[in-house]
Amino acid sequence: MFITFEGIEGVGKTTHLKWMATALTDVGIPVLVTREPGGTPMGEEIRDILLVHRHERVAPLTELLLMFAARAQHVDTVIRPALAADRWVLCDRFVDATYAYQGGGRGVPEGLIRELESLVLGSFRPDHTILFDTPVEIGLQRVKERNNGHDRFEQEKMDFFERVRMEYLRIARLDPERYEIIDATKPLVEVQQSLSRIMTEILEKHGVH
Ligand code: T5A
Repeated sequence: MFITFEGIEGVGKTTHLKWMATALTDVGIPVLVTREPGGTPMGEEIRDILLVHRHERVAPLTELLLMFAARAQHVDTVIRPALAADRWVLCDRFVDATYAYQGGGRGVPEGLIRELESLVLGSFRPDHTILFDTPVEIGLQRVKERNNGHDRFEQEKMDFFERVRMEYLRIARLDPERYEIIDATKPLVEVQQSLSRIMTEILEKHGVH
């Protein structure tokens, strides 16, 4: 199983991904936890390039190509081998983030993203994607409270994140088979109950008891 966790900043993706990884490990499923951009030594270097503040303007196409460069390395050297070894892969963000941030946020044409997606991924897609949704103010407030500095994306204005959120919701509603949308404004324990229900459904669907 290849399961991806998506949403705007501060919705709790990382927190819930770790929780699910532990829950799966507890029932004897081998799990690989990874993230994008990143997940490989080279990908993590590209991540640093993407997230660091800089004085020069970053062209949307540069950002897009770097996301896909890191992804090509990640899929080829980490994700596919792990799946081939029967591990479940839980990934903090994947290609939907590109549609949401570079497409919705930066205004890169969807057709261009689709072309790169097809070049880099072929028909490879996550089996399930969990979209954590909160109003932008709540996500950004949580990031602020966590207080470990702001990366280049977190410096963006509210309307950027509003567009990102709307794009995520739009994509998710187009494919209810792959996406589950969780209301992440709820307290942690309630979000985890929703996640637990989804995990049980996935396990049942794939014959794991
Ligand atoms: N990006 C990425 C693109 O533009 N295109 C792409 O293709 C890809 C792959 C880095 C950036 O890269 C961009 C998007 C991003 O801007 P990142 O570091 O993975 O990506 O993303 P962030 O969203 O910045 O990660 P965060 O760590 O900020 O957010 P999380 O993981 O959603 O949130 P988390 O789990 O760290 O939680 C934040 C805080 O909220 C609390 C947690 O305890 C924590 O303190 N919290 C809750 N509190 C109360 N109630 C709840 N329900 C809570 N859930 C979490």
